[in-house]
Amino acid sequence: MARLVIVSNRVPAVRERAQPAGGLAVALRDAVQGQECLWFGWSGQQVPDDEGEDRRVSVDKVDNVTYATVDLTQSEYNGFYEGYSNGILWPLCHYRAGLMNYTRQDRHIYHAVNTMFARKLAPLLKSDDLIWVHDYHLFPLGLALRELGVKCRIGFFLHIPFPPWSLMRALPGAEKLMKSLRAYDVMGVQTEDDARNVNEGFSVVGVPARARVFPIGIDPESFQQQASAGLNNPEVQKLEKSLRGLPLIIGVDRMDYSKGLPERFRAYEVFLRKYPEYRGKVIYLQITPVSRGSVPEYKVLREELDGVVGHLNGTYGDFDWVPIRYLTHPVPRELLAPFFRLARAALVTPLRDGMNLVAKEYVAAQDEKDPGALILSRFAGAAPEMEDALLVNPHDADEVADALHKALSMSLSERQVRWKRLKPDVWRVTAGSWARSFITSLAEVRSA
Ligand code: GDG
Repeated sequence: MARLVIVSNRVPAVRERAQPAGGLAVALRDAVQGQECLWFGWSGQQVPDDEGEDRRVSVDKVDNVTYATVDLTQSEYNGFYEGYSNGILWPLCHYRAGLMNYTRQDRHIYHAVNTMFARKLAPLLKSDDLIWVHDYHLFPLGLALRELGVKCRIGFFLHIPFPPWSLMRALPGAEKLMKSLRAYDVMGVQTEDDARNVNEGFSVVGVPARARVFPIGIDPESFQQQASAGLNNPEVQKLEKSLRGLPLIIGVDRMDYSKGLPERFRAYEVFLRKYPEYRGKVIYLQITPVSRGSVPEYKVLREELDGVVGHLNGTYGDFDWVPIRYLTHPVPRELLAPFFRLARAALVTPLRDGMNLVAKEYVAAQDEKDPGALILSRFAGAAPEMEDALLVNPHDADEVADALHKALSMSLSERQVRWKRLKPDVWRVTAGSWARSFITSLAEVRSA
């Protein structure tokens, strides 16, 4: 059996390796059981610029997985990670060209880091390896490997959306970037829309390749178990007690402008104005761990959210009730699942999202006896698979407010019917099946 080589910007930290906590690490453990695997990427460490020259790959093996990581220099971190990946590609791929902070220097550093990754990785490769590259940080890695003579099969999966060419072409060098994707034997994306957009780009630059759809999932079985088991956790009981029998609305999102949080809070204000009977009669818990805190747009967002939440709590709150319980620090995973279980409704309203795993986690955490209602943005990659959610346009505050009202006043039988229709897809397309189907497609391609 061919060895699998995973390349991603971040490699699970040492403490996460023996017991992966979620996401890619769990999906891959599932998919490559008993198979040899090499996982290559950034160590998460930054070193001074003058230490870049003689940096080494550090290697560490846990069971069947070998982890190989390199440090980034401070300038590489700034230019490659914060600058080009998160300050340019992220907004553009989320249809927000106006938020791009493009500089030529960041573009050079982005390409230089991809080349450096290729040079460090190439000597570790065997001729029949299957290489699976992840996400927008590493678009040009496949070509950089080909230029070093690597002949293995190489696949790429994009976790975030891909915009139409009319938008993508706002990126200086977009044609070149698009052409570089020809190096991949399999180009995977989350949704049909993304595939259509990638294919449009391919046809503009004359690349005959086609993108394929591999929607990502979660591990629903273990999430559901965590949700039930967690109900006995004293922290969870503390939350439950604090609800005083009132319905709970939950939101869980990394603090990112793609998640539509200011829009969501404004919709919640419309809800409190339009349906004043809910003032003091509903608890809204919003968990929003700070992310990418040193990228300028994220600082601006944090201040905006602080302002909107302060406005809501000051205006609509009372001495014994706050409209929003707002946390900007992460909550441990073993609490998150039972929190979802306790919630009567979830607000998942990104302006754009590759998939959005929270929507699937919320469904997985519910119990047939009393399931909650999911309010989901039409612009989440999960929406086409989840038509029995209350689908909304996150820009339309009235529509979101009405959906919230509908969720909170929905009969038990309607909640059960909707949940029963949502459940099969969440159980069918799991993290493990996603990884296996990508790897199988890559293995079926004839070597380049
Ligand atoms: C990217 C794409 C795509 C969040 N807060 C806490 C916490 N989380 C967990 C959630 C969920 C994960 O983080 C977030 O996943 P999402 O899919 O919602 O969003 P991104 O982070 O933007 O992920 C996305 C994904 O990649 C996979 O391809 O679906 O579209 O943008 O699992 O539960 N977990 C804990 N505490 C928190 O406070 N423990």
